[in-house]
Amino acid sequence: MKHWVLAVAAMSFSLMSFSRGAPAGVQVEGSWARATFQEASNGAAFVTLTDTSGHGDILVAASSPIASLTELHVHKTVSGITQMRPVSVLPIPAGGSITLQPGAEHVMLIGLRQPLREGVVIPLHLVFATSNVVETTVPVRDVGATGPPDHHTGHDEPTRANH
Ligand SMILES: [Cu+2]
Repeated sequence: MKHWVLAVAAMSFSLMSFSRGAPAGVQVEGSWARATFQEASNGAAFVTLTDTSGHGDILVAASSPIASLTELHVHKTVSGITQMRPVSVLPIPAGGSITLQPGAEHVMLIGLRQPLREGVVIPLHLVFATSNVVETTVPVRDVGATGPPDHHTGHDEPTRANH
C-alpha cells in the first residue's frame, strides 16, 4: 500500500513537471488581441516571443479553444496589395525576439466560437520546435487597440484605421 502511494505521488509529480513543459527557452510576453465586432468570425492574437536559449526556436503551431482553426499568418505585399498569408512556421532568431502585431505576423483565430469581447482573457497554446508547448493567456483589448495593455503608444500607428 505504501509503495503504491509513493508510486502515484512520483507519477503525479512527473506529470506536473511535464505540464510545465521543457525548460523555458522562449519567453512569451505582451500578449493581446483586439476585440471583434459581433458578426466577425475571425480574430487575431499577438505576442512577443524572445529566445532565451541562445539557440533560437521556431513557433510551429498555435491553438485556442475559442477558435475552430488557428493559423500562423504574415502580411505580404504583392504588386502594391497587402494580404495575409498562412505560413507553416515563424522562426525566432537566436537570442532575439519577434513581435507579432497588426499588419505583420499574427496568430489567426478562425471560426470564433464567440466574439472577442474587450476585457475577457482567452487561452492560447503555442507549440515550439524546441521548447514544446507554452500555455499563455491573451487579454482582449478594445477594437482600436494597437498594442498590449502595457504598450506605450505615444504615437498612432497606421494600423489603427485598418481594423
Ligand atoms: Cu491573418
